Amino acid sequence: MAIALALVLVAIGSVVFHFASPWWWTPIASNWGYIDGTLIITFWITGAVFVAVVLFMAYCVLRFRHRTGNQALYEPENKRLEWWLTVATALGVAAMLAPGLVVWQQFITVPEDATEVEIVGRQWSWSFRLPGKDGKLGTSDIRYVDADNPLGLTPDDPNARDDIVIDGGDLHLQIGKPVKVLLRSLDVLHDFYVPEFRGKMDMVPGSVTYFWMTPTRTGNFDILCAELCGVGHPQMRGQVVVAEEAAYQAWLEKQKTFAELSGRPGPQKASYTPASP
Ligand SMILES: [Cu+2]
Repeated sequence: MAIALALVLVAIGSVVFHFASPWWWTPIASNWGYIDGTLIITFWITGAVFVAVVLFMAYCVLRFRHRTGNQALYEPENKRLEWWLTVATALGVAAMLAPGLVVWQQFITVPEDATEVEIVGRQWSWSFRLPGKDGKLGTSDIRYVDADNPLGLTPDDPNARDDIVIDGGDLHLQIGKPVKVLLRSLDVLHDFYVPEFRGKMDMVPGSVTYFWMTPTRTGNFDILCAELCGVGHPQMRGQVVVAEEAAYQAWLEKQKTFAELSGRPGPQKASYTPASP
Protein backbone atom coordinates (compact mmCIF):
# COMPACT_ATOMS: atom_id res chain seq x y z
CA MET A 1 0.00 0.00 0.00
CA ALA A 2 2.82 2.43 0.95
CA ILE A 3 4.70 1.71 -2.29
CA ALA A 4 1.59 2.16 -4.42
CA LEU A 5 0.95 5.48 -2.68
CA ALA A 6 4.58 6.57 -3.22
CA LEU A 7 4.26 5.81 -6.95
CA VAL A 8 1.05 7.85 -7.21
CA LEU A 9 2.81 10.72 -5.41
CA VAL A 10 5.75 10.51 -7.86
CA ALA A 11 3.31 10.89 -10.79
CA ILE A 12 1.39 13.77 -9.18
CA GLY A 13 4.60 15.42 -7.93
CA SER A 14 6.17 15.34 -11.41
CA VAL A 15 3.16 17.04 -12.99
CA VAL A 16 2.96 19.67 -10.22
CA PHE A 17 6.72 20.30 -10.51
CA HIS A 18 6.40 20.76 -14.26
CA PHE A 19 3.77 23.47 -13.94
CA ALA A 20 5.12 25.15 -10.78
CA SER A 21 8.82 24.99 -11.68
CA PRO A 22 10.61 28.35 -11.91
CA TRP A 23 13.02 26.86 -14.48
CA TRP A 24 11.85 27.21 -18.01
CA TRP A 25 13.37 28.22 -21.34
CA THR A 26 14.98 31.58 -21.65
CA PRO A 27 12.56 33.93 -23.53
CA ILE A 28 12.79 33.44 -27.27
CA ALA A 29 14.53 36.05 -29.46
CA SER A 30 14.00 34.67 -32.96
CA ASN A 31 11.30 33.45 -35.33
CA TRP A 32 11.76 29.81 -34.28
CA GLY A 33 8.70 29.43 -32.07
CA TYR A 34 8.09 26.20 -34.01
CA ILE A 35 11.11 24.66 -32.28
CA ASP A 36 9.46 25.33 -28.91
CA GLY A 37 6.25 23.88 -30.32
CA THR A 38 7.92 20.56 -31.19
CA LEU A 39 9.53 20.41 -27.73
CA ILE A 40 6.17 21.01 -26.07
CA ILE A 41 4.55 18.21 -28.13
CA THR A 42 7.38 15.90 -26.99
CA PHE A 43 6.85 17.00 -23.36
CA TRP A 44 3.13 16.24 -23.55
CA ILE A 45 3.56 12.82 -25.14
CA THR A 46 6.43 11.63 -22.93
CA GLY A 47 4.73 13.21 -19.89
CA ALA A 48 1.44 11.40 -20.55
CA VAL A 49 3.27 8.08 -21.09
CA PHE A 50 5.32 8.61 -17.91
CA VAL A 51 2.22 9.30 -15.80
CA ALA A 52 0.34 6.35 -17.35
CA VAL A 53 3.23 3.92 -16.74
CA VAL A 54 3.79 5.05 -13.13
CA LEU A 55 0.06 4.90 -12.31
CA PHE A 56 -0.17 1.46 -13.95
CA MET A 57 2.73 0.32 -11.76
CA ALA A 58 0.94 1.64 -8.66
CA TYR A 59 -2.22 -0.22 -9.71
CA CYS A 60 -0.29 -3.48 -10.25
CA VAL A 61 1.56 -3.20 -6.93
CA LEU A 62 -1.79 -2.85 -5.15
CA ARG A 63 -3.92 -5.22 -7.20
CA PHE A 64 -1.45 -8.10 -7.42
CA ARG A 65 0.10 -7.83 -3.97
CA HIS A 66 0.97 -10.98 -2.07
CA ARG A 67 -1.93 -12.79 -0.49
CA THR A 68 -1.83 -16.36 0.86
CA GLY A 69 -3.36 -18.76 -1.61
CA ASN A 70 -2.83 -16.46 -4.62
CA GLN A 71 -0.87 -18.00 -7.48
CA ALA A 72 0.92 -16.19 -10.31
CA LEU A 73 -0.02 -17.13 -13.86
CA TYR A 74 2.66 -17.28 -16.56
CA GLU A 75 1.38 -15.72 -19.79
CA PRO A 76 4.25 -15.18 -22.25
CA GLU A 77 2.07 -14.27 -25.28
CA ASN A 78 -0.86 -11.94 -25.60
CA LYS A 79 -1.63 -11.10 -29.25
CA ARG A 80 -4.20 -8.42 -28.52
CA LEU A 81 -2.03 -6.61 -25.97
CA GLU A 82 1.07 -6.76 -28.20
CA TRP A 83 -0.87 -5.37 -31.16
CA TRP A 84 -2.34 -2.59 -29.09
CA LEU A 85 1.04 -1.61 -27.54
CA THR A 86 2.81 -1.68 -30.92
CA VAL A 87 0.24 0.63 -32.54
CA ALA A 88 0.17 3.03 -29.59
CA THR A 89 3.99 3.22 -29.41
CA ALA A 90 4.29 3.74 -33.18
CA LEU A 91 1.73 6.56 -33.07
CA GLY A 92 3.47 8.21 -30.13
CA VAL A 93 6.92 8.07 -31.75
CA ALA A 94 5.54 9.31 -35.09
CA ALA A 95 3.80 12.22 -33.35
CA MET A 96 7.13 13.23 -31.80
CA LEU A 97 9.19 12.87 -34.99
CA ALA A 98 6.83 14.32 -37.62
CA PRO A 99 6.77 17.94 -36.35
CA GLY A 100 10.58 17.89 -36.22
CA LEU A 101 10.77 16.98 -39.90
CA VAL A 102 8.45 19.88 -40.80
CA VAL A 103 10.46 22.35 -38.70
CA TRP A 104 13.78 21.08 -40.07
CA GLN A 105 12.55 21.70 -43.61
CA GLN A 106 11.76 25.30 -42.67
CA PHE A 107 15.01 25.69 -40.71
CA ILE A 108 17.11 25.06 -43.83
CA THR A 109 14.84 26.69 -46.45
CA VAL A 110 16.38 30.15 -46.51
CA PRO A 111 14.11 33.04 -47.58
CA GLU A 112 15.18 35.08 -50.63
CA ASP A 113 15.75 38.31 -48.69
CA ALA A 114 18.13 36.79 -46.13
CA THR A 115 21.62 38.29 -45.98
CA GLU A 116 24.60 36.06 -45.31
CA VAL A 117 26.69 36.12 -42.19
CA GLU A 118 29.55 33.76 -41.56
CA ILE A 119 30.48 32.43 -38.16
CA VAL A 120 33.83 30.72 -37.74
CA GLY A 121 34.73 28.59 -34.75
CA ARG A 122 38.18 27.60 -33.64
CA GLN A 123 39.73 26.38 -30.41
CA TRP A 124 38.46 28.40 -28.52
CA SER A 125 36.94 31.52 -29.92
CA TRP A 126 34.40 32.85 -32.40
CA SER A 127 35.00 35.08 -35.41
CA PHE A 128 32.48 36.59 -37.79
CA ARG A 129 32.31 37.85 -41.35
CA LEU A 130 29.73 39.98 -43.10
CA PRO A 131 29.57 40.62 -46.83
CA GLY A 132 30.76 44.10 -47.80
CA LYS A 133 29.02 46.56 -50.13
CA ASP A 134 28.81 43.94 -52.90
CA GLY A 135 26.61 41.75 -50.68
CA LYS A 136 28.80 38.73 -51.45
CA LEU A 137 31.13 36.79 -49.22
CA GLY A 138 34.45 35.97 -50.85
CA THR A 139 35.82 32.47 -50.98
CA SER A 140 38.10 31.11 -48.29
CA ASP A 141 40.57 28.33 -47.77
CA ILE A 142 42.14 27.16 -44.57
CA ARG A 143 45.58 27.29 -46.24
CA TYR A 144 45.39 31.10 -46.29
CA VAL A 145 44.95 31.39 -42.53
CA ASP A 146 47.67 33.53 -40.95
CA ALA A 147 47.97 36.37 -38.44
CA ASP A 148 46.72 38.97 -40.96
CA ASN A 149 44.05 36.68 -42.32
CA PRO A 150 42.52 34.79 -39.38
CA LEU A 151 39.59 33.47 -41.41
CA GLY A 152 41.64 32.31 -44.40
CA LEU A 153 39.96 34.49 -47.04
CA THR A 154 41.28 34.13 -50.57
CA PRO A 155 43.63 37.13 -50.90
CA ASP A 156 42.99 37.69 -54.60
CA ASP A 157 39.23 37.20 -54.57
CA PRO A 158 37.66 40.62 -55.29
CA ASN A 159 34.50 39.54 -53.43
CA ALA A 160 36.54 38.95 -50.28
CA ARG A 161 38.32 42.31 -50.15
CA ASP A 162 35.33 44.30 -48.90
CA ASP A 163 34.16 41.56 -46.51
CA ILE A 164 33.90 42.76 -42.94
CA VAL A 165 35.99 40.61 -40.63
CA ILE A 166 35.30 40.62 -36.90
CA ASP A 167 38.01 38.74 -35.05
CA GLY A 168 37.70 39.02 -31.29
CA GLY A 169 34.61 41.26 -31.21
CA ASP A 170 30.86 40.81 -30.97
CA LEU A 171 28.58 39.99 -33.85
CA HIS A 172 25.85 42.56 -34.37
CA LEU A 173 22.60 41.80 -36.17
CA GLN A 174 19.70 43.99 -37.14
CA ILE A 175 16.35 43.19 -35.59
CA GLY A 176 13.72 41.87 -37.99
CA LYS A 177 16.20 41.09 -40.79
CA PRO A 178 16.50 37.43 -41.79
CA VAL A 179 20.05 36.11 -41.93
CA LYS A 180 21.51 32.99 -43.44
CA VAL A 181 24.02 31.77 -40.87
CA LEU A 182 26.97 30.05 -42.56
CA LEU A 183 29.14 28.02 -40.20
CA ARG A 184 32.78 27.01 -40.59
CA SER A 185 35.37 25.51 -38.28
CA LEU A 186 39.12 25.96 -38.60
CA ASP A 187 40.13 22.95 -36.52
CA VAL A 188 37.76 20.50 -34.81
CA LEU A 189 34.00 20.03 -34.48
CA HIS A 190 32.26 22.96 -32.79
CA ASP A 191 28.58 23.83 -32.54
CA PHE A 192 27.14 27.32 -32.77
CA TYR A 193 24.37 27.70 -30.20
CA VAL A 194 22.47 30.76 -28.99
CA PRO A 195 19.73 29.48 -26.66
CA GLU A 196 17.50 32.54 -27.19
CA PHE A 197 17.55 31.99 -30.97
CA ARG A 198 16.49 28.34 -30.55
CA GLY A 199 18.99 27.66 -33.32
CA LYS A 200 22.10 25.54 -33.26
CA MET A 201 24.18 23.70 -35.79
CA ASP A 202 27.40 21.72 -35.87
CA MET A 203 30.47 23.34 -37.45
CA VAL A 204 32.37 20.71 -39.37
CA PRO A 205 35.99 21.24 -40.48
CA GLY A 206 36.11 21.20 -44.28
CA SER A 207 32.45 21.99 -44.93
CA VAL A 208 30.02 24.86 -44.55
CA THR A 209 26.79 24.20 -42.65
CA TYR A 210 23.93 26.68 -42.42
CA PHE A 211 20.52 27.59 -41.11
CA TRP A 212 18.53 30.80 -41.15
CA MET A 213 16.74 32.93 -38.62
CA THR A 214 15.28 36.37 -37.97
CA PRO A 215 16.19 38.08 -34.67
CA THR A 216 12.99 39.35 -33.04
CA ARG A 217 14.23 40.98 -29.85
CA THR A 218 17.04 43.45 -29.18
CA GLY A 219 19.66 42.64 -26.57
CA ASN A 220 22.92 40.82 -25.96
CA PHE A 221 22.89 37.06 -26.30
CA ASP A 222 25.59 34.59 -25.37
CA ILE A 223 27.01 32.25 -27.97
CA LEU A 224 27.85 28.86 -26.54
CA CYS A 225 29.78 26.03 -28.13
CA ALA A 226 27.55 22.95 -27.92
CA GLU A 227 30.12 20.40 -29.05
CA LEU A 228 32.86 19.23 -26.69
CA CYS A 229 35.92 20.61 -28.48
CA GLY A 230 38.83 20.38 -26.05
CA VAL A 231 39.92 21.76 -22.68
CA GLY A 232 38.83 25.33 -23.53
CA HIS A 233 35.31 24.26 -24.55
CA PRO A 234 33.48 25.78 -21.53
CA GLN A 235 35.23 29.12 -22.10
CA MET A 236 34.34 29.25 -25.80
CA ARG A 237 31.91 32.14 -25.49
CA GLY A 238 30.90 34.97 -27.76
CA GLN A 239 28.16 37.57 -28.00
CA VAL A 240 25.51 38.44 -30.52
CA VAL A 241 24.10 41.93 -30.18
CA VAL A 242 20.71 42.45 -31.79
CA ALA A 243 20.08 46.15 -32.40
CA GLU A 244 17.69 48.54 -34.14
CA GLU A 245 18.68 49.67 -37.62
CA ALA A 246 20.37 52.98 -36.65
CA ALA A 247 22.52 51.42 -33.94
CA TYR A 248 23.38 48.52 -36.22
CA GLN A 249 24.47 50.83 -39.06
CA ALA A 250 26.58 52.91 -36.66
CA TRP A 251 28.35 49.74 -35.52
CA LEU A 252 28.76 48.49 -39.09
CA GLU A 253 30.50 51.67 -40.18
CA LYS A 254 33.18 51.21 -37.52
CA GLN A 255 34.10 47.70 -38.70
CA LYS A 256 37.17 46.91 -40.77
CA THR A 257 37.17 45.18 -44.13
CA PHE A 258 39.48 42.32 -45.01
CA ALA A 259 41.51 44.65 -47.28
CA GLU A 260 41.99 47.17 -44.45
CA LEU A 261 42.93 44.51 -41.92
CA SER A 262 45.39 42.64 -44.08
CA GLY A 263 47.01 45.64 -45.73
CA ARG A 264 46.07 44.23 -49.12
CA PRO A 265 44.40 47.16 -50.85
CA GLY A 266 44.33 45.53 -54.28
CA PRO A 267 44.93 42.19 -55.94
CA GLN A 268 48.43 40.97 -55.32
CA LYS A 269 50.66 41.04 -58.39
CA ALA A 270 53.98 39.38 -58.67
CA SER A 271 56.54 42.08 -59.22
CA TYR A 272 60.26 42.12 -59.73
CA THR A 273 62.40 45.04 -58.80
CA PRO A 274 65.96 44.75 -60.07
CA ALA A 275 68.50 45.35 -57.36
CA SER A 276 70.21 48.66 -57.85
CA PRO A 277 73.86 48.30 -58.75
CU1 LIG B 1 33.91 24.59 -29.59
